[in-house]
Amino acid sequence: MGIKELVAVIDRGRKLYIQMHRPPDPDCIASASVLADMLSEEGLKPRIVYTGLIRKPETMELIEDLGIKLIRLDIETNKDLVTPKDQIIVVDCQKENSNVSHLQGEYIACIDHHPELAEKTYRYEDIRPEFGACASLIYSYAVEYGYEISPLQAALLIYGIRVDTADLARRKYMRDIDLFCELYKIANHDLLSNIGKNSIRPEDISTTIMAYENLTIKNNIAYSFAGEDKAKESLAELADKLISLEDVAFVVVYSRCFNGYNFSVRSQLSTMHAGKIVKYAFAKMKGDGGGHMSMAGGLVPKVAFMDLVGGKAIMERVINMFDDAFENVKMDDGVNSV
Ligand SMILES: [Mn+2]
Repeated sequence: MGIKELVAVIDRGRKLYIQMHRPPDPDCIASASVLADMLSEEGLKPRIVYTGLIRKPETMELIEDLGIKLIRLDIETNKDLVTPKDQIIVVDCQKENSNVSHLQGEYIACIDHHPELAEKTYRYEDIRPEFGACASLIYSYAVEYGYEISPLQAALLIYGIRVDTADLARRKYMRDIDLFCELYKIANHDLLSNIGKNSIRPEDISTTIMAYENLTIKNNIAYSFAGEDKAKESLAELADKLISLEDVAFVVVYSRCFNGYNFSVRSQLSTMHAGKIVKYAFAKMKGDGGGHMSMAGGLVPKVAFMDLVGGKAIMERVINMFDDAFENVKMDDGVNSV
């Protein structure tokens, strides 16, 4: 596995795109951008594409500051950009993910750190869930390839790792921690200390207040309704905050959107695999969701709550949904869980 092996499956006569998930997060952007730079060394001209709206001001600022060129496909002028003749590499996601827009081109390669979703269909595939961030995996490519990471690229990769691993807060991120230390020696520290200064949106404050007001804790599990139409990133950040509450080992945060309820879920226990629990609970409600052992999310359609009036009744149904899943989802011993 490495740049040379990846390049070997690329047809130089056809256009090449690197696709990110929707909306792209810092880990995805860092991974795609550094991968594109390395492929350029090989004389290739990959273009980075995505769909969805990047809402976080700090992410937008970083893209601008570093001059990263990204092409948004779900706007009128670009909607037919990728054609069936073109080649696509997906990073930080897999083409079967619900947050990956299906493009016309041929999916030739995948580099990801999420659990493998489907049978191998790429010409080149490197899926390693043992990495907390795709940025760490991409950095290991640079090391193997002998590619010199610039101070700005290092800062960008560090940012990706920090966001995806909640600041390396868990033991299982040992591999990421080692690579992080290497990157830290190279990184532009002015850029690093600037990232995050612009990270709180006014919307986040009202979301946080609402979430704490609507917090219910039952059997070490925190449930919270964060209000209407919250960005997925805000829900995820909130779930990360609530999991640090004393005596809380599992967190369920949700927000109402136009077609249902978005959920963000966190677990600290290998005996409560967030991804498996969400998958089971949401399938029963005709929704869709899943994820890792410690982080998961998904959507439950409106109809699942249509017969109820008021936030209390909805919260009760959410709690019942999860109680049922806790009882019925079979867990392995957790040793090999991701
Ligand atoms: Mn990632």
